[in-house]
Amino acid sequence: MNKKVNRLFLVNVVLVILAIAFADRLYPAGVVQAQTTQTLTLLSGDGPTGSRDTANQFTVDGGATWQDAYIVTPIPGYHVIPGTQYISLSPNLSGPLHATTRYRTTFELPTSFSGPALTVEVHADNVATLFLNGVQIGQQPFAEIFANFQNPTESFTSADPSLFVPGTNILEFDIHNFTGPTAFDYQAVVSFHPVLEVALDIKPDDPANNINPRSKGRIAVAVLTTGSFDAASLDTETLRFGKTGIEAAPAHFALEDIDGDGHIDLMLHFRTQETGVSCGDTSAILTGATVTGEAVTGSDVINTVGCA
Ligand SMILES: [Ca+2]
Ligand SMILES: [Ca+2]
Ligand SMILES: [Ca+2]
Repeated sequence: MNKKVNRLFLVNVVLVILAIAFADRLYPAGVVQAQTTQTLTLLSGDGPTGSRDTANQFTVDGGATWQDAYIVTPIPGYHVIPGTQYISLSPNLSGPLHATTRYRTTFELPTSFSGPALTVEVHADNVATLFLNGVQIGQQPFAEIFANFQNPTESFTSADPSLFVPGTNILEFDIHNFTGPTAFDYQAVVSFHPVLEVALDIKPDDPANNINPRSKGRIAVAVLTTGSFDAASLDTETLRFGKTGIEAAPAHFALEDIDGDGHIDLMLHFRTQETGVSCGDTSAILTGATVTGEAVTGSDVINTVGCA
């Protein structure tokens, strides 16, 4: 008995040692911490049954006008995603037969973000086709089948960054009805990494920001400390600057008050030839992260000279 306990104890000790060894491998020192992820949840039927759903609209005139959807009681046998409700273009679930009705909802993304993803779970009577900003991202089997409105839900995911835009994004559902009633419910989760916008001043001593792309010199770039951002929080090893923001690493940096407002800013110098700036470019970009791993970006206008 005692021997068994001792053996178990030894096995546990070995497991703990292995776990520590692998944890070290998984999280080597010096790696930038994970970025912040923000999520938005969108759903159908946020309100009492019988009321209108102000977050979801439908159109019966090809998008000329939109009306809030009706939150309806599902017909027995139809499954509803927990936390959502069925919505329809009419209070009694009636709708055109062998026809499609378009519904939409919207969500807002910040000016700068990375890694956007959208996952939508849906039940529909009879077939849901999903569009993100006008691009189809999924469709249930196009048939009058129970599976389309019973568990498990169909789940559709899109993580193509080119489909997401800053500001208002539109998620649309084309709900095709074959016969009988029509309605649907969904839950969508949008996730993204917000990117903090920092105030950049390229060539703080030059309001015109004249840059000679053939220069063998350096470009001074100041990241200004503001009421909401401390430039000293930047991890200078992550900073890159140039035509698209991924080109040059700083050749030199220093903390000093550049704009004379009493707050210490970050002054960076980049070798012009490493920035990728070419004649005719009108802006340049800085990207990087803070020491806590928050992604940042900033840009300023430039005027190229010496190009004739
Ligand atoms: Ca139907
Ligand atoms: Ca300037
Ligand atoms: Ca300052």
